[in-house]
Amino acid sequence: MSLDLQALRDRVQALQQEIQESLQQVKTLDDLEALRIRYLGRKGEVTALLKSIGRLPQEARPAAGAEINRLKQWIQQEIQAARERLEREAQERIDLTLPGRPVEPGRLHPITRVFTEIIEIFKGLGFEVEEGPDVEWDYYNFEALNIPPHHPAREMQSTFFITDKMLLRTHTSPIQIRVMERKKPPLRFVAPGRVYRVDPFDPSHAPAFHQLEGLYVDRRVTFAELKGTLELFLREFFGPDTEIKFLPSYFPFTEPSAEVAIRWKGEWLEVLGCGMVNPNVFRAVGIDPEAWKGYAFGLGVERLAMVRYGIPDIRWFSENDLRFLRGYEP
Ligand code: 2U9
Repeated sequence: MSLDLQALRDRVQALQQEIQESLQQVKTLDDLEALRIRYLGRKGEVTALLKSIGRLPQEARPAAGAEINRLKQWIQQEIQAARERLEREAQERIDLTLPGRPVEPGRLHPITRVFTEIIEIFKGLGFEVEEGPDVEWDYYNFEALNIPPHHPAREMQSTFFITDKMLLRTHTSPIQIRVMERKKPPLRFVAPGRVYRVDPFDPSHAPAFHQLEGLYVDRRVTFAELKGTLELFLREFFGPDTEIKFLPSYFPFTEPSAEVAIRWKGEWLEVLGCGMVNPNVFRAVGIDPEAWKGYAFGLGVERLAMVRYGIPDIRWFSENDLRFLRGYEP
């Protein structure tokens, strides 16, 4: 069967069209290889076309050869381009079968841990837990606690005032005032919370820290019970053999007052303050100081944690350095 050049050119044109469309359907490298074999393989369509040149008249053969070679080169280029595109896409595709990146579990802040531990000890001794606002009235923070307007403890520079009469509480004691206004004695609770003072931020001071105070009000409450309770707490927190001593002190809201020190690595360290509730405080909340007695105590949570763990700088608690935060697991 003889062929003319025009028919061959038509066939080349048709093949090019067909391949163009097939290339659009190609989704994988395997599809692409199948396409390559179909056209360029040993028994492929282009190969067959090349073989058909022999059936053309002699003078038409060079032009036909050139035509088919152009087609062949074009197919090879297209296949190479498609291969590169598929390989790039394969790299970019997310492999859903890969394991996920591990997410580190969260943990409680060391202050939260120590706070909880302290509160649990006092709960075990029959204390309830009461809270109050961080923004307080001057009355609850000072006045009702037997700290009159010109008392040195009121120094403007030591307190964050919001208005003349409102401030960030400088201790958690206003909680006890609020509870005594609301509830009748007997009362036994601890008051945990954050407190604020205009202090330099240095290794032993911070403008915000955490306190826990305790109050026990009943018909007959003695200093001996206060001593016994605090000794029990300190031996629970610092260890059963902890040596403890009480030193006379002064607070406007307690009388008599004491500071409590423990012997820690050979040194005496003050770790909390305490005393018998000053009768003026009971009068401020309408409790008869002849009929009721009370003891109170206060401690700094950072201070206790620093002593127990040997943490040298109070600023570490608020820097959020993971090396620190990870360092105090149970
Ligand atoms: C009421 C009556 C009495 C609370 C007390 C202390 C002694 C004390 C300090 C310890 C270190 C505060 O964190 S610190 O700076 N606190 O020494 N606090 S007695 O007495 C009260 C409180 C409320 C109604």
